[in-house]
Amino acid sequence: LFAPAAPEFIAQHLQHPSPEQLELRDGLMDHPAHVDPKFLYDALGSALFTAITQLPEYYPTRCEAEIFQRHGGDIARHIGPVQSMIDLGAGDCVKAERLFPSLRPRHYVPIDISADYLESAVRRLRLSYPGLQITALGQDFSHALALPPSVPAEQRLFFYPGSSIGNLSPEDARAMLQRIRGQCEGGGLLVGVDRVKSRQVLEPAYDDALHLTAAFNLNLLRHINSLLDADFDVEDWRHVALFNSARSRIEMHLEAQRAVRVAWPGGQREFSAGERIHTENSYKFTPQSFADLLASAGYRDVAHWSDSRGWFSIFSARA
Ligand code: AVJ
Repeated sequence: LFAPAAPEFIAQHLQHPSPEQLELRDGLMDHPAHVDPKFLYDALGSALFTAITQLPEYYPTRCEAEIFQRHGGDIARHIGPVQSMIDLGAGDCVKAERLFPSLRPRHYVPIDISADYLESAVRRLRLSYPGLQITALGQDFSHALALPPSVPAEQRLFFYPGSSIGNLSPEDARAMLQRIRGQCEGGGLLVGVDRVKSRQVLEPAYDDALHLTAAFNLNLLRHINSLLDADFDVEDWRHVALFNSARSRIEMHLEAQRAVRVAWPGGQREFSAGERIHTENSYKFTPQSFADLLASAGYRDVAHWSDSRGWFSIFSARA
């Protein structure tokens, strides 16, 4: 299992890097270096994120659950009838499952880049909901969104909870929202967004006392090692999370604690002490800034609900 890659494998990898490997290599060679946050989610990364959602400091998941609990009826009425529920970044599928009783989809389409993690969640769902048609897609929907023809075109609901849309820059978020709209004419979108609030609340949510978020961020290096056959040493790096208020976003970085050289077949990069790899942005919105974004992407009938502290928002809109 731990045998080194055969020479012919390395040669092939050098000649035919996958799009994923090219993307990683380009980001690592950039100044400053960056890696797309989707690479945080290998099986261990997905499990660590699920653990993060249970931390006292990580409020978004609980706020979002509170909104669905208190306003679920209103939200379901605003959405109207749902044929298929397309769950973007479904993970353990638990959030969608809680909405099955009120939304009553006939067809559930969870999509997640972490295919193994999704598969075990779907195995459990199939047992609990024998009447529900489930089409699980282990794919990266960040660049393109293709649904199989088995998913009926009418009354689609795109479900994008947890403020995952905050990982995208405003321009990329608009493009993604437009792509979704192109796939659900006459359907709808249900999306969770995190709100701008004080640094004293935001930063601990991304830099918790148990260091689970640090582990989640550092695990990215292990994932890169396996995808790229690179030789990052986790010990050389430390987790950094800060609120960039000018850009209204939490930033996560990995900072080299000493000068390091990282190598992979066909390339290498030197990092000086203190140099960072930017690993995630998590944009925070005001109700107005997100409503404007939806409008600019062509959505209408925009409705919005908040938790009691006004820390998180759920938006429902028609495509
Ligand atoms: C899954 C993208 C919503 O940005 O809050 C949690 C990911 N990163 N802790 C977020 C995350 C660090 C999370 N999203």
